[in-house]
Amino acid sequence: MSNITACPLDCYDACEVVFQDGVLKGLKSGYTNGFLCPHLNHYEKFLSIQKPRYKGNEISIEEALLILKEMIYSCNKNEVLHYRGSGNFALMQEVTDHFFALYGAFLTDGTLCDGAGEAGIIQGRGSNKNMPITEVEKSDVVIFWGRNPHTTSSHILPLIKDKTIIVIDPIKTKIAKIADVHIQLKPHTDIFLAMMLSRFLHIENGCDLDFLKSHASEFEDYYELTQGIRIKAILEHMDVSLGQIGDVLRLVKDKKVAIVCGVGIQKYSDGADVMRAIDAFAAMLGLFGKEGCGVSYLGSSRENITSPFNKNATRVSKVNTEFSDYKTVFIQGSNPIAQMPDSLRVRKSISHVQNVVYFGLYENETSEIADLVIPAKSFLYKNDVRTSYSHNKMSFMPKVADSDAGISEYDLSAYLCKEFGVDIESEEFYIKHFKNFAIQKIDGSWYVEGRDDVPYKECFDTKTKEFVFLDELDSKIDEDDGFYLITCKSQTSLNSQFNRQEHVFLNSSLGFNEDEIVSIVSVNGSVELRVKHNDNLRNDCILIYSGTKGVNNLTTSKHSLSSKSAIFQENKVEIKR
Ligand SMILES: Nc1nc2c(c(=O)[nH]1)N[C@H]1C(S)=C(S)[C@@H](COP(=O)(O)OP(=O)(O)OC[C@H]3O[C@@H](n4cnc5c(=O)[nH]c(N)nc54)[C@H](O)[C@@H]3O)O[C@H]1N2
Ligand SMILES: Nc1nc2c(c(=O)[nH]1)N[C@H]1C(S)=C(S)[C@@H](COP(=O)(O)OP(=O)(O)OC[C@H]3O[C@@H](n4cnc5c(=O)[nH]c(N)nc54)[C@H](O)[C@@H]3O)O[C@H]1N2
Ligand code: SF4
Ligand SMILES: [Mo]
Repeated sequence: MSNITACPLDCYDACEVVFQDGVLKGLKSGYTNGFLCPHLNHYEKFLSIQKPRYKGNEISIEEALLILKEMIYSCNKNEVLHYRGSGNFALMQEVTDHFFALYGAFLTDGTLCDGAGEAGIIQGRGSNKNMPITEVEKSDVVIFWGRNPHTTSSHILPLIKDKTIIVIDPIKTKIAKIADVHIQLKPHTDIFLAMMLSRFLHIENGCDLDFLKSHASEFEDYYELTQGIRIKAILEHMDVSLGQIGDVLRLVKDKKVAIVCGVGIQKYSDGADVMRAIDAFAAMLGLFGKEGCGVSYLGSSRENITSPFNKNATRVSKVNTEFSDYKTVFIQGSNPIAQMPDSLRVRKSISHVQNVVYFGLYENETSEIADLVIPAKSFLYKNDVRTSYSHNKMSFMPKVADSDAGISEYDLSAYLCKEFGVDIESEEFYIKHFKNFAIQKIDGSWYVEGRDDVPYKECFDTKTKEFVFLDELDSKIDEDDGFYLITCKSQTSLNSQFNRQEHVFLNSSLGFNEDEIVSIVSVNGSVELRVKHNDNLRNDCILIYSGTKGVNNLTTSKHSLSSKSAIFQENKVEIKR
């Protein structure tokens, strides 16, 4: 048995892991650099579900599979929904889609994650080809724009030593504290900041005219659009000074700049436009198609890989799914009651479902209400392959140990395919299919073939081959009607897996006491939480981490304007004693 595998979690870094004597360690070579994060360092301490359960009683895997079969058999095909999340990001997770799609059940589309930003990128560039994070090593300046690397992508840190760092984030994060410039702007004002940066860059003759003339020739029209912004009023609204804009421009001009964006900027209805305005600033600087330059967001981990699974199915959005339309709902790798927006709606809608099946590793709000709980095998005990949404490697994930508990996604799908007469290939066939998309490079590692280290070298992928700028500014200034809710990622949990946070964080100047219980209220609902002080926050923001129980009582299940993406920070909130 090989003892090298990869972390399966939904994370930029996709670390390579050595499993030795029951201990997980980071592979010394390459991007993983010999270290893992707290989730994997303590992975075995988080107790996973060992036995299947039906209506609260422990049963065997064989019994669980029979009940699952009966649950699917007992209703019409269009009364079955397969809802899959991203608890495990490896490629074999999709094998269940293959069964449910061919059987005739419903699948989901849309995203709880990065979809709004991705839509903006595609509108501007014609595709979402990411600057791989490894390329940042060659940059002079790194701008972290709505990204918190110490928490969500720590393997970038060794690559940015000695570089000029700019941070644009309403929270004074760890990286903000060591940055050369930190713009602690008001949330949801990034579109104005990005447009103003483009405008002043143009005024100061800092644009890359050679690049713009051949790859983004409508730039004068875009400059005109940026001139529509009322400077004084908008600076005041953003809580940014002209001096800070000057500081950023001075640091980036004529330098190799990487703009490293996270999901923080796009958890709003106009998230696509925000991302597109940041991309436009990158275009004005001529950052595309050059080494060490570009925009690094969340690319598609599936880029240049064709799925071997048949996934043609009717789909419903995973943001506002009406669960009550179905009799059997099969939930895999996800905790929708906690992680979908508008939890009160979700809980009510799921309560009308006759058969709720939870197929996962850990107990949570969703396993608690499920009629049938089927434990999955963790990544150590099954064969898989993974890619990243942030670098171009493909990591093989052979089974590195044995366990009697749980069942793999492949084995569960193979059982259902056999029972319902659906064709399925062997597990080896699929693993080999994925591996065929990789080529080995001189460093000995495998990379997804055809993914560029420097995308858009020749041209963009739009119809005109040029960058397409925003031609209208639809975003409005937010009204002054409550606190901004920041709901970002926590160091101790991976969304709702592992050690989940339990507090609401407030700036001490707001006058609430530590440990006091307050009620946080939005138009969608409320949640009671204990207060912890955090003076890295602005005093117009409150922070409740993703994974905190009840946080999504506050959020809306509306879609972003240009994609089926969740918008977790759209609602303002009140604090009540
Ligand atoms: N430890 C840990 N790592 C994770 C995860 C986890 O739960 N825990 N989750 C994984 C997943 S699913 C994802 S999608 C990635 C996401 O990783 P990141 O993209 O880093 O996501 P967030 O932590 O949501 O947000 C990043 C930053 O955006 C800031 N922000 C919030 N609102 C705004 C705004 O309006 N403007 C600006 N400029 N900044 C804003 C927040 O303060 C935060 O510092 O992380 C992955 N990695
Ligand atoms: N308020 C707020 N809400 C958010 C976010 C936010 O920032 N703020 N972030 C959103 C984002 S970016 C995302 S990506 C989503 C994530 O939301 P979800 O996809 O629901 O992710 P998790 O909460 O990590 O739950 C994953 C589940 O997968 C199961 N699991 C783990 N490994 C395996 C496996 O190998 N097989 C199977 N079958 N199951 C497994 C675990 O039991 C776990 O319960 O949450 C979204 N919700
Ligand atoms: S940093 Fe990300 S990929 Fe690496 S071990 Fe932690 S969760 Fe896994
Ligand atoms: Mo995500």
